[in-house]
Amino acid sequence: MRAIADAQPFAFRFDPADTALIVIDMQRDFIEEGGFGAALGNDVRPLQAIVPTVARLLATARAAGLPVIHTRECHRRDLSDCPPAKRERGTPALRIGDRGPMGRILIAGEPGAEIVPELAPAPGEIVLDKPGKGAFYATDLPDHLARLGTRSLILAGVTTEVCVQTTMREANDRGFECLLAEDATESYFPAFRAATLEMIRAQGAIVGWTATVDQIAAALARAEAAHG
Ligand code: TIU
Repeated sequence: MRAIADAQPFAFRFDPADTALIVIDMQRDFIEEGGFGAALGNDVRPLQAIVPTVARLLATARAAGLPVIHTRECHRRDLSDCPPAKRERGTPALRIGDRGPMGRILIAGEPGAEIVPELAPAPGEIVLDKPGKGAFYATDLPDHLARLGTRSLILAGVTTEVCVQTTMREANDRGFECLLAEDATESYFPAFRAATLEMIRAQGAIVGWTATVDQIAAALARAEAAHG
């Protein structure tokens, strides 16, 4: 077992042998101009700013031999997996399935649905397309985690209070120990990111823990040394 002593709200204990990293929705559609996030009226620059930190977390996990899972929020070309309630919500500049500068918004296979190149999945890593906010809904994620024997999850990605938090809550209810990499997640709303970090670790880690990428990397480096 390893421990991140400075994790909040208290030390996070995990075994690297049954821990996986899940990187949520680091897609061009949320992070670049002309995508879904911008169409909803958001400034995407804060999300761009975490890309190097997520890259560092990915490198750390890969070096320690952790399984890495990437998710992409996107829909089939015929929108058969996109509820009308999702597509018709609000007054975005472009709706899901509409054609934008990076192809059709949030559609699998379009340039905008791809993960940003700096965080591209490595060969053999799991890439899951998901139609919902949570990564457990209508995906094979439970089967992958069962096959891997995963008990603990390190989470990162965007946006903190939407897809990341939903996935973390789904995982928590399924019995996983969950740690959110607090500087490798971002929101279009700074107050929502801060509130999410606070609420998940309140009440004795009611949903899970948070720690910085440096803290996670230090714990994984110790694990690597122990294995080596
Ligand atoms: N709008 C927003 O904050 N997020 C999403 O729509 N999806 C994800 O968080 N991936």
